[in-house]
Amino acid sequence: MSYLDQINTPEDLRKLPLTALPQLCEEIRHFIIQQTAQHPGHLGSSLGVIELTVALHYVFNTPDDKLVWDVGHQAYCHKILTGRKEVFHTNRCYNGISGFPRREESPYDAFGTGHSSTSVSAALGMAMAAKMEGNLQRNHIAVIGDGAMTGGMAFEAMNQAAYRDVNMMVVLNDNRISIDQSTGAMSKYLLSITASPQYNRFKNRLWNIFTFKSKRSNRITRFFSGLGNGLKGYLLGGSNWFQSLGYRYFGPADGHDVIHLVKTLRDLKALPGLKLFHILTVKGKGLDMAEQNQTIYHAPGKFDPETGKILSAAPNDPVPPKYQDVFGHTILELARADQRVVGVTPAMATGCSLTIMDEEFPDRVFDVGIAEQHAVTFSAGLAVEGLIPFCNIYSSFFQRGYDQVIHDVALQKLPVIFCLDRAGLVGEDGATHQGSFDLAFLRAIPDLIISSPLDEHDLRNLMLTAYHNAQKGGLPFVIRYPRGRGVHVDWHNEPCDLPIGKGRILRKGNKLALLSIGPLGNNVALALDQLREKGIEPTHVDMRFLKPLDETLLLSLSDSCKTWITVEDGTEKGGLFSAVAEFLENHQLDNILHHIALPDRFISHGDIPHLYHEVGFSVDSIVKAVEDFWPKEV
Ligand SMILES: Cc1ncc(C[n+]2csc(CCOP(=O)(O)OP(=O)(O)O)c2C)c(N)n1
Repeated sequence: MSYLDQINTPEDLRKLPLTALPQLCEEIRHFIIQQTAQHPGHLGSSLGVIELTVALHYVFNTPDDKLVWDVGHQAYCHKILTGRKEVFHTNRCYNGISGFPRREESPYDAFGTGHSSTSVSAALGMAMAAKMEGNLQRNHIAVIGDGAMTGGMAFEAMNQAAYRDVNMMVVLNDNRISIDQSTGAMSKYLLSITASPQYNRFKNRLWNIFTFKSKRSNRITRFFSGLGNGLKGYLLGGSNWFQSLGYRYFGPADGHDVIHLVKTLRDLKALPGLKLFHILTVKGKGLDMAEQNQTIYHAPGKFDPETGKILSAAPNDPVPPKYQDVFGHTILELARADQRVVGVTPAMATGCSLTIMDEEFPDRVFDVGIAEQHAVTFSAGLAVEGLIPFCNIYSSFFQRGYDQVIHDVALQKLPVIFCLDRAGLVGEDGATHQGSFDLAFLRAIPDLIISSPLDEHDLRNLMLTAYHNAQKGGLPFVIRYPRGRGVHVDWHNEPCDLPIGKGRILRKGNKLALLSIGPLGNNVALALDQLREKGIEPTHVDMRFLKPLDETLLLSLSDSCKTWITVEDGTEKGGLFSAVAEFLENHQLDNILHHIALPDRFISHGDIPHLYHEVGFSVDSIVKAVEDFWPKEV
């Protein structure tokens, strides 16, 4: 029987001898590779922290001790060790376990995550609560990657923590990469403090001699840690940033030596107060192809578990391109024609395909790190100086930049172009990543244009329109579009300017009007094809703009179609449905209004067909809704 077979909970793990842990890690690695090959997920990050996860659960008394994973995409080993091994094959599937820690899923998931850079704040809050209750025994551990450490929230929490006498350890999992190459000063700094092998050997030796062998830890540890950092400051011409903030800094340590990790963590556990433990790991550890192509194997989709080779899902027939690639090629065309066009991304260059422009114009593409707030205001600054920034942010991460959009962009009427990728339901990443709220939260902001393309041709048209609008110093302009493929195999239309705030009638019918925004309109079109055979022929309008709303078009429909249905892949509160309801109220019109939109609850993870069926976005559901609402003869 393998070691893994004997383990369902960390209690079982703690019964194993220390010497069994290296083999257990290999068994877990094999298990994750086998499972993730068939049920795609975040592979590279999870493979990198197996030894750390085993060591943490071996040493600390979880779930009483609190273990918070930053982002949570690396928590597969944690899930396997904490009672979810048997259901791990349902990872990210509809009705299966979540790909991220969730409090409702397990008492071992101390904090729900998905968005980056929250772990230190959450662990600090828990540590502070424990301290206020007089509990100085409980341990609080935040595991955060070097990428997540670039997020503003992490800096804010690190800063506050430094003034608090709390029992918290930050484990900095430094694998030298975010999804794309890490950028910025922090990444350079981490490299510099790990780059001096003589220093590290020297400090480790002192540490071993005077700390591990002696239990008179505190003062001695502090002395030698300080001595070590002083020496490093001397050798490197700077000081240890973490140390300056008030953390006791330990490391860097080999994050794949599980025995050494256990021994070190035991010693660190005995030291109360604020600590930072810096470990070095390899993203994708143990699968050659994943180690060599870390960006692609961050989340590779299905692959061959033996060779690591990614299994291409592409059929032989040509398929429509991804919206992401259409964005990438279109911004490149605009950038070639106008050198004021620049691209901004908070750490998602590959995901949003800004890499396409980056290859030709690396000096005009800015990956600002996992820093959405900064990305928005940085873009505002670029726009003040007459550049034309396309700031591409995933819809759910854009939530981070709300105040910046209001205060730094809209209030100053700066013509920043926001391309919101992954708008609407994203599927397997689940509730933390669904792009459900942008239409609702953006509509409240004055002086903002909000649009969504029906398809990839329209995305190109909207990008050109937004560009011309920015050239003329117009209002800030949002274009939101989904993850994945469009509908036209031949995407490369000659883009044309669109009238801002104008919708278009796609199909003229009678009695009932479907008012859709965005690509969900394609499902409406398919539903109407089916309904035509049943003699049901409503009007279909592609609103294209949520703001300004095309009131002239709506007024023109109010007599011929007495029933309206709004269709949007956003929440039912605050988006198109609300906008049209307000319009009817303001014009004192008595049209009956229904809606197809996301219900007022968080939508969990799963494949898009299942989710679409659940929320009424599938073609069948739209057919049924139209039949139900079709005015009955009296
Ligand atoms: C607010 C936010 N922005 C962007 C992301 C997308 N994202 C997920 S993981 C990741 C990289 C994290 O890098 P790091 O912390 O170094 O962990 P690693 O994947 O290298 O283990 C990014 C950018 C996110 N989850 N949350």
